[in-house]
Amino acid sequence: MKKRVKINLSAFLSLALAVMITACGSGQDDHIKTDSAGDSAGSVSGTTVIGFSQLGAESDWRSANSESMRTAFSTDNGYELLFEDGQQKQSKQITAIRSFIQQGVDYIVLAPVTQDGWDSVLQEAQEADIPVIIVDRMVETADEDLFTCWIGSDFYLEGCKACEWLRKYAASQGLSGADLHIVNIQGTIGSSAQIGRTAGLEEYSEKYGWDLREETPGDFTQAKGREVMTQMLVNYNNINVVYCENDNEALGAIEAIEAAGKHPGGDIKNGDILVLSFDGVNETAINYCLEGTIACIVECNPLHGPRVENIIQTLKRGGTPDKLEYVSETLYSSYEAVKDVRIDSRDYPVTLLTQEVIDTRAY
Ligand code: GYE
Repeated sequence: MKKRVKINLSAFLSLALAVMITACGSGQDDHIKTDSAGDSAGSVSGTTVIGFSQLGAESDWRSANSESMRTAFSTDNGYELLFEDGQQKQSKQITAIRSFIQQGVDYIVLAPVTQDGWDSVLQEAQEADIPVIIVDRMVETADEDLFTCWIGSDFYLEGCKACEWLRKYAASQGLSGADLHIVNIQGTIGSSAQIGRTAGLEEYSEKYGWDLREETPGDFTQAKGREVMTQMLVNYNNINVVYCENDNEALGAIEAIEAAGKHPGGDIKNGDILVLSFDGVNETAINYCLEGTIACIVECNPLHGPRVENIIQTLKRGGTPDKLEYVSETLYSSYEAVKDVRIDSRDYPVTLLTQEVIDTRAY
């Protein structure tokens, strides 16, 4: 990896000092970075400096993801992690990335809140020769070379899994497509998690004649999920499926359903509202799934820390990581009616949720 160093006097002196210390130390030679002001964030002692722009702290998935990153990039593992919380604002994330560039970090890791609008700042990182690894949600760029690689979930596939589960479950109950009156509590609009999961639902609704009544964002939070569902229950009296684009929204939706005197569950013919969700990280949600209150959760794996760390190790060795790396994920349900879902001629087994499964999960 070629690193750009602007030479001025103080930069030169800190560079010379860094070379001396590194030479006496670990013998590694790729940790010296000097920014235009002459300060060096890239360490001189064998530490790799990572600037991580996390998008926020909106959900349990996000907390698990942040923890996974902090653990993987610990001091004990030889890293200095500069962690910036973007508070769900792209502008804050862009500011964080610019500051990482200024500080001359070794690698930038970005978990982007939305897909679009990253080209300029990624260009700046590229000009500074700092590799950018995208994690979790995706970026949509004019040129794929603007980032080194991406690792995360296939959100469209997740959406299709939930819908295929619903299609088979409804059939097992003797219900037709037109019997399903669905509302969607969407995630943060413009995030690839929302785009993919919403696209799956819209395609299935179109294809199977489902009555998709309304789609409204719930921002991936419990409070917004409750608020949105409360209003939807006022607007429509025949809702029998709620598609929640994450577990936190599902928890809010369940509160709203119960407050309206209705019952979340799988007995649609007897008035239940069937709850579908994504993630499988929140403990309450997974227990709801065990007891059938949430009918099906499509897993979304948050443990990306070690995966990103692997990528960085590959880059440090001069290797080329895969441009796009999808993690594999399951579906959870305690309803035995659907054993697997088939999408694009591939079968995905449904994990029958038991206490033992919960106890042996990694999160
Ligand atoms: O599903 C949701 C979170 O981007 C996969 O973001 C992530 C999503 C996750 O807020 O809970």
